[in-house]
Amino acid sequence: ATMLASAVLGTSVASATTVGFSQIGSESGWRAAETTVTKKEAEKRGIDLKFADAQQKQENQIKAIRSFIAQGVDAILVAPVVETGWDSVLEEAKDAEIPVILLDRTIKASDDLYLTAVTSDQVHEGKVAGNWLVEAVGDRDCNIVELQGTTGSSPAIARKKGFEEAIAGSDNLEIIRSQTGDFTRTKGKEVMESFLKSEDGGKNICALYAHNDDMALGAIQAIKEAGLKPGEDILVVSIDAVPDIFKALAAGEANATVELTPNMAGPAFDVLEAYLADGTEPEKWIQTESKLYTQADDPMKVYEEKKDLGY
Ligand code: GYE
Repeated sequence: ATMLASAVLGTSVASATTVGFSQIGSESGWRAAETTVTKKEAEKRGIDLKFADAQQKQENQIKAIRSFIAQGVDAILVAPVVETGWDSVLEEAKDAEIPVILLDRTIKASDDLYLTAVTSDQVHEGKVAGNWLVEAVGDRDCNIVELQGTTGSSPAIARKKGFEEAIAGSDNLEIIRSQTGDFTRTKGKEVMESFLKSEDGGKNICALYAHNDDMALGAIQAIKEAGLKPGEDILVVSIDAVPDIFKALAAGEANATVELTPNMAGPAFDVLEAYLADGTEPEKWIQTESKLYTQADDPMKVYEEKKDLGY
């Protein structure tokens, strides 16, 4: 379409790359930032980005991908809400010779159905969180409650696995309750309220592990409303490193978070540009960093710095 436009204008400008982006939704602060950064990265590179918000529904993502294929985009980015059920639509993209890049979550499918996946190591993130807690509690007995991410999503599955591996060697740590909070603040608060109720008003709970900061932030609210001190009476460890968790760290209401960058699109566009230019095949997995932050890491300074990162 852009080639046509430049022909009409009589210019010799090369046609802009058109990329479709099927985003999950905006369940968390991290994801909202990822959307902002992706749009910025596209604009910076002169990429025409077609954005579709799936409102958490895989069927909407599949529809969006089909529509991108019908429009003849040059490439497709997809943040896959769950791990399974992608084969047919990815075959369709493959048949149309449109490269697909997975952003921030992985899928269970043959890896010739996508060009690459740009994600953090989600098992590792869970381990980092678990190792932190093992250290923090020492010899004490510790009953843990867990808020899981979206059921069937790669971060929920992998972050659970990594955390369980980290605490497996310590008999004094035990997960006593585990339920999904769908990666949202509202659900995190709601489920934490039910954990608190069923565990002696929270007195039987030593720590909360949340698969993302938003659920932890909702839970912190619930812990306060139950008359307990989050960060002291109940330790709080989570993942993402969104600005608000740094405020909570500074206030002593959260204890640790594992950072992942919302800029998954930057590396994705880098390899895509090379692939479209001369067929350079990227690695199948482009891994972003995971970094632990605690109350000792000058949280308010990090909070300020986060503002330039799409938050
Ligand atoms: O951690 C969470 C989001 O897929 C890595 O999804 C992403 C996760 C992120 O909703 O906040």
